[in-house]
Amino acid sequence: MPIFRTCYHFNSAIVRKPSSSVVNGLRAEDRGNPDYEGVKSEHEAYVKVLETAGMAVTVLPALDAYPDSIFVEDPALVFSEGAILLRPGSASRQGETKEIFPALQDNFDRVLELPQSGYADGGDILVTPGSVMIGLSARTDLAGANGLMDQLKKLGHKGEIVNTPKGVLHFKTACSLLDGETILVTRHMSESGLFEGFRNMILPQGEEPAANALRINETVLVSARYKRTLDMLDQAGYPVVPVKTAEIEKIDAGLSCMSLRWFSKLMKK
Ligand code: CIR
Repeated sequence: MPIFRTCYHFNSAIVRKPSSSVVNGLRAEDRGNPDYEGVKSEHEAYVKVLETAGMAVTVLPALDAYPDSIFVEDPALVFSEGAILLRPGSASRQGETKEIFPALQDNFDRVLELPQSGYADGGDILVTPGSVMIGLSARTDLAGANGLMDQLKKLGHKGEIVNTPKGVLHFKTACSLLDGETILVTRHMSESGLFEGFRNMILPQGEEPAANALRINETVLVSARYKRTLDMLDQAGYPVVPVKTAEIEKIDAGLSCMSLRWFSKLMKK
């Protein structure tokens, strides 16, 4: 199977319901707590979009002890070939790794782990056709990134360590893969030259938070709040689905962070 299948052809996903403690989720800047009912309804709508896009979605129960545990992308990384347990860089999220472990065991023959030292958040990892890019950030350090490089090799993937611009939470806060050749990216990150081998679609000024879009099969999920980005992608021929993110954005979240996605060879879809 060609490696590009793993980039955005998916038939399986894991999500976790938000707990009422989600209102205490981490944030770089306080713009007020998100509304729990609002997060719940945004999450439910997100799950429906994943299902419509052709995925079988496993919904894990809410975890009161971990306000940010709705963001299942951060404690694990998954591929058709197996899963890797990560170690989130923020202290309040580190227990999420053991919580996601049973769901990975249920779904994957191979579940690898980072070595004992270092941190890596899934939000810092962008899977592209040529490499799995690991962005160093305030959450992902060099020890974690090096440990992840070794685990990726075991699954047959090539890692590449890069830098996340300063002040950006996660690498994928500022970019996402639109197709095998195209990255949706903030002007700032594009100017770093990181994506020279790709077509760079630059986000309209003022719409940088739309960078965390999510390509799934024939669909691109984009935050409904960013009309100029939606128009730009629509005009470029991408099958865009606007998704509400008004509440989850208050705790620095976008569209990739709420799911783990992979192509399961055991399923017929
Ligand atoms: C955090 O700061 O960890 C959460 N409030 C947001 C995590 C977003 N995760 C992601 O984009 N992968």
